[in-house]
Amino acid sequence: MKNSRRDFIEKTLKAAIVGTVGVPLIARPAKGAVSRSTSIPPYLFKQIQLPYAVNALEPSIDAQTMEIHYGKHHASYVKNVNEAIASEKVTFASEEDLFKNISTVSDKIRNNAGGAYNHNFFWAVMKPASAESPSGKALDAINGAFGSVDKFKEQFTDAAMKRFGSGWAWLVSDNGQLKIGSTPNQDNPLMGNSEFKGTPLLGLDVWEHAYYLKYQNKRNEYITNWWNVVNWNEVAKRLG
Ligand code: MN3
Repeated sequence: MKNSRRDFIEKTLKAAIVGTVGVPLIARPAKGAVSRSTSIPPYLFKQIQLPYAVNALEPSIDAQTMEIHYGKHHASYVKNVNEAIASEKVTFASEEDLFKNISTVSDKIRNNAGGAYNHNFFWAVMKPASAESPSGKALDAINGAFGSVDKFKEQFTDAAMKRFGSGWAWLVSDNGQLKIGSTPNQDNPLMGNSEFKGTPLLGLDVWEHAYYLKYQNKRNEYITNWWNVVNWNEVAKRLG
């Protein structure tokens, strides 16, 4: 009895230390408990302004898909995550901190925070059709990691095609090493317990809502045409 009580006290103390020293603080205070987290103003996700008109990515991505995708799907993720953050009293310092500690929050926050972040990222790494190829820093990095742009596209397409059901394909930098992979649902490679991790450089939404109106079941065609609207300058920027 004595031992287990001491164990309990030790564990409690350790938990308290972890809870007060770590910088990325995600805490869900118990009812009535005063938590340090209450001193941090609640973080709010924001939906970025589309950097182009809804029809600007035609013919690769049609205007109606963009309208629904940005105006309904993405807007809902942002609204829902902010509601869940408020009602569950979860606090954190940045989106990166939240994702790092994502295993400690509810599925509602996980799914909607991922959806809010991933779509902000997605809009930013596209631009009106230019069919540009990577150049400069991005070209060097891709050639270095994958041999050629064509081989990179092949591997990326393969990851996007093999993602069963809904999810995302990614190019990430993992401590300076470029890697291709995918995540399910609205997960992303910043999530602490993701099987595929790294800093996102390029991401592709392969949920059916991203392409079904124009491409129906032809995910492959959607991906082929998507390469025409990739914003390689943004990829290069994220390479640092
Ligand atoms: Mn989507």
